[in-house]
Amino acid sequence: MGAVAFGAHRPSVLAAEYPSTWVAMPVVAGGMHAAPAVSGGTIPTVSDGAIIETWISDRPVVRDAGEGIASARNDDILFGCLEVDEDNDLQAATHRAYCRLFDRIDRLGYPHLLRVWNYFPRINAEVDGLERYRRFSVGRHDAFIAKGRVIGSKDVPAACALGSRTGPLVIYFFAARRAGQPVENPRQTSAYCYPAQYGPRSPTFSRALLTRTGDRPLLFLSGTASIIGHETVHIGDAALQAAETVANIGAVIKQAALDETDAGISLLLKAYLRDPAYQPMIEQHLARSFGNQAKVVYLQADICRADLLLEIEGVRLHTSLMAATV
Ligand code: 3EB
Repeated sequence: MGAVAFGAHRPSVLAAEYPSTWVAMPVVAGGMHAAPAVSGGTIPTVSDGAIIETWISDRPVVRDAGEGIASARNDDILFGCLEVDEDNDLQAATHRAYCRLFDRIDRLGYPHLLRVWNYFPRINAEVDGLERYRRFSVGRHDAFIAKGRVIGSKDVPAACALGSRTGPLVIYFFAARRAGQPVENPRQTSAYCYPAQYGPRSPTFSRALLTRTGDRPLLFLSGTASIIGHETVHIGDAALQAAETVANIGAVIKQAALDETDAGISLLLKAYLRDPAYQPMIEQHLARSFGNQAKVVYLQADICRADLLLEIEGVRLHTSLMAATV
């Protein structure tokens, strides 16, 4: 369905035949483990020092590139990606990008946004008195409203928003013919209810979103960090932030009420670190909580709050949904 490269340089292997994009984000570790899914799942493979996250469908796909959005869809689900020039106004560019995205998925009949990944440079930089992440949040929020989405419980996808090194605003996403089930975290305020101290418009995402592929559950986990209620906790302490983040991931998974006794579960995760030196420490925390279920790619990135040192997102799926590794 599509491929997304993460690395300091754009790898040469990305083909034009399928939706693909590149995020300028250095790889710290991980990647050879691999594994994707049929209609949802990922195979991280390594090429030119980049990680390639690959999404595979077990059914035929139709590809096209309307309105600047490359997409591939099967009967149930649509993968799409777009690269957007900021044109000196991130907020307006984000608004336009999301309006275009909604127009596209509405027209093709996949109106339910399940999961969105957002990347852009200088995420913590302030422009005219407002942090760029918050400008992004305003543009996104207003586009949800403009395109008739109901913010709060209903039309909120799982998401993440991270700072890349350079390049355009890169967005990739899954949308579906049928709605998924948003999941919140009882330890955290829902992001769409954050108070105004985090920006003039709340971020539009759920903590996780549950969908099905074949007859198996597929849980998209949003970017998860060291936040309790709406406040960052353990400011300045990466080890405690890692422990709290892992506890939050555990809480969201528990909230999704999936079969925890199932032996064939994998967690395909991306961990974003402000400092590569955190990698062994985070690996320990993930191993302690999830054992060998967790397959993790570590990337160096800026996090959307200046006081967050790390963030983790990914997908929880049955191992049978992962294609064989090459
Ligand atoms: C948080 O919990 C940390 O703006 O799309 C996590 C996941 C975060 C998604 C987004 C932001 C986003 O608020 C930041």
